[in-house]
Amino acid sequence: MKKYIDINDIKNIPLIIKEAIDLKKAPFQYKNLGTNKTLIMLFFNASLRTRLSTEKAAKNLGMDVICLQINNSWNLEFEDGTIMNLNTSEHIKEAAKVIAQYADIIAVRAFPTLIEKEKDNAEIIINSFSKYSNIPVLNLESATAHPLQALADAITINEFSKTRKPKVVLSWAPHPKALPQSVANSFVTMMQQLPVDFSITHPKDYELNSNITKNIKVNYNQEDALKDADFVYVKNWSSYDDYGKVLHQDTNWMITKNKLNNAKFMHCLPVRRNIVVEDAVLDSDDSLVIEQANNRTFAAQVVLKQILEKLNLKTENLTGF
Ligand code: AN0
Ligand code: CP
Repeated sequence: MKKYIDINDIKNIPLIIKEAIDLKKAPFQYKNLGTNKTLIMLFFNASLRTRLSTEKAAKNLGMDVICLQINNSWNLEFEDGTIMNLNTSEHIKEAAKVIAQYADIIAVRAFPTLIEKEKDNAEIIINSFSKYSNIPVLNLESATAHPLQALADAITINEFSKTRKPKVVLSWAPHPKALPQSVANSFVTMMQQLPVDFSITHPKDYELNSNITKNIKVNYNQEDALKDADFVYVKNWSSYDDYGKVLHQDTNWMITKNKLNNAKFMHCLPVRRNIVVEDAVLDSDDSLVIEQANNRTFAAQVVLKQILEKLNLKTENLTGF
């Protein structure tokens, strides 16, 4: 694998899930693969799981890790040809090239603005790091995607599935803050490529980007949509059409034990208790959230392993005098 910016960077999804589960059984089996290789992680936004699980994954492979919370630093400029007489102090062209001298892989978390839709959709931050650093880039949640989360979710569904074609429902839930569509987008993209019976439920006006949802069934009646589900994946996102807006906080959409019935509950975390989902669900055996977070390590590890293998191959093929 050359980079992991989007789910489409995975060649074979069933195979990568299997490889991740193998790594989970013996996490240190490739502890020399990353010797003398450095992962630099840049966080423009806060993180608990991504920050820790990705570092753990890299260390399981023997890598060195440097982490920078870049939002406390000066603002970077991403536009080409700007006269930089305002708030930005350094251009991505220099910054990415400099960081690439210290790193073998760059990982970036940069949430959307949720104001400028076109800019967010263009994925300017992560794509600029990729373009100007010229080394592999790992997406730690960008403006429109969270592919490491989706891979961890796919691993979790694979592990807990009792049928060959489980019914998986993505349900919107309320939240007081405007949140990105990234987690939902990547989950939808991942589910479209797995042998699952997949549908989405959300209130009207919370349609996701139709280029991502394509012909997936959307049911505006949550109760009806959740019937006979094996997995209910819950996530809030702000409106895509009325971009970045919290249109309403309909408390009826909160997930309860009653609505869940016998399904397993999934959420990427962090989750707001008794807003998104009631305590009785999170505190029950039907909640998979802790296992999902555990699988973040093995999702990151399998991706880093495949990137390192590609990098090592490149080094071996270098010819000289
Ligand atoms: C973020 C989001 O919804 O994208 C990160 C989730 C992994 N959520 C919050 O900031 C609460
Ligand atoms: N699920 C997830 O990405 O969590 P963090 O925001 O804590 O990294």
